[in-house]
Amino acid sequence: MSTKILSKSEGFYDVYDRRPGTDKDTTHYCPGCGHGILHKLIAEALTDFGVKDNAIIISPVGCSVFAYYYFSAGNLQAAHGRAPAVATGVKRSLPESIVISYQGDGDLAAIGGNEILHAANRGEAISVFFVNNAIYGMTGGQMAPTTLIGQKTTTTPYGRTVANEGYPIKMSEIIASLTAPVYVERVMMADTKSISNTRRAVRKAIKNQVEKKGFSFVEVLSTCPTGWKMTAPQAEEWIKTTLAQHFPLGVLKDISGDVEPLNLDHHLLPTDRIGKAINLPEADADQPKFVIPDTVNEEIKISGFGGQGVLSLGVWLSEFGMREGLNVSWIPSYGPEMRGGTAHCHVKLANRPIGSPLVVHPTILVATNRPSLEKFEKEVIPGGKIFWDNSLMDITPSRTDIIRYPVPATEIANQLGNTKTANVVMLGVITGVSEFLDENIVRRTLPQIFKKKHLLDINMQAFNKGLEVAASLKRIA
Ligand SMILES: Cc1ncc(C[n+]2csc(CCOP(=O)(O)OP(=O)(O)O)c2C)c(N)n1
Ligand code: SF4
Repeated sequence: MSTKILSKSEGFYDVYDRRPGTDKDTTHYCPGCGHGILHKLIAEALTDFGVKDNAIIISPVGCSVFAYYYFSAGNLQAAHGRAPAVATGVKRSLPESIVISYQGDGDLAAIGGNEILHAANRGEAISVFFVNNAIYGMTGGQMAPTTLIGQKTTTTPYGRTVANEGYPIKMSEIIASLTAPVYVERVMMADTKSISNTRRAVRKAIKNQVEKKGFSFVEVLSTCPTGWKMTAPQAEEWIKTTLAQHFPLGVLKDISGDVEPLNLDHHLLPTDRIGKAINLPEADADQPKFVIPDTVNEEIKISGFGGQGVLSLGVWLSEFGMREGLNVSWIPSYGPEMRGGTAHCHVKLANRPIGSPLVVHPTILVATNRPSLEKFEKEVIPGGKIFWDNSLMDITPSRTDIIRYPVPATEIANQLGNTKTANVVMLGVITGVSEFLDENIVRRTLPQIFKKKHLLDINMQAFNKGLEVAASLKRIA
């Protein structure tokens, strides 16, 4: 008699840290939930194809948001519905990786409906697993785009009606109607046989990617006993008797056997071509090399009214940092007004890799209006720097554990004849007092920012004025 020892797939971590202290192998899923089964099928396929260490799984917002606690692979968590966009970026920058977009029906068919259509239409070479449980599980059982007519949910307590909520969306049929996808199939997980069939589909979608075949999409009808208010056996039965009747199972499209492997390197531009594409100046051998300290780790917040050029100043700083060979990030935050609302941006410049682009505790705060100084002063790290436009406000930072630089940027800009150059005056001051900005790189880049001669002239003057101010600046200790 032979003995078969069943063990967890190597595609899973040995211990699930999601629930430390509890039984090591329990997931956060409800008993009878389909997510766990699908995880197992994916983990096994990645292991069996020898690609688990090369795989990057994008987990969605929804009950499977914590997939990264389970898969022993590369894991990323994407904002609601955005997994296909994140998967696109990952696959294009790492074409040899196996990229999986794992999404629920709320995630994929509601908030992310647009993302998935365009990723499919572009034929991104990724594998998408679409868990259709006809409900929003995580948030307590609200209607999803795939909720059936008559199905009761917390937001359709009398049952979904066509008149009120329209028809359940058949995502697989829509995706299969597009030209680019190579493989689209709908399967279910309702009993051993159907799970075994799902296993086959999962493997095919992953194998297609290993063989560089293109976009594969597997819709999995899956149980949500909690949201459906059923026992696990009832939920399995309901998939067979009801859900699968509305969402017919089967292969909707399969051209994977007919297509040649894709050349996935075509998105990767050699670095010198990137430089040309974004207009970087050629390296100038005669220029003295600026020595950047190896400990650059600046986290900068620049804040003011819309129209004062605070977002532009942030873009420029990241541009200069990039040209110095630093890692950089920039993200804006602004209100709906085109002019006059508040705006700020987060800039990071560092020798080390940058994780989140958010600046929570700035090393440098640039405040060009009073509300910005009042709001962000407290966030600056002890020993950090605050530059503020003291021609526009009559307050000074109250903290004494930071370095304070009053800069009459707007007054100087007005004297030069153009208020809008105030942000370049500020740039000059920051360049003058900081060790991470190369004055020469700024000078050589300004002509690419201000392409018209009269604008370049006045902004060059503003920059020089800023440097003069920096040299003479009495910082308030
Ligand atoms: C931008 C954003 N909007 C809304 C939410 C709230 N939210 C969390 S999960 C979810 C729906 C998840 O449903 P589904 O994708 O079907 O996954 P399931 O939980 O059923 O696996 C929503 C609307 C959110 N987290 N983020
Ligand atoms: S709510 Fe539904 S989808 Fe979420 S874990 Fe529970 S059974 Fe699974």
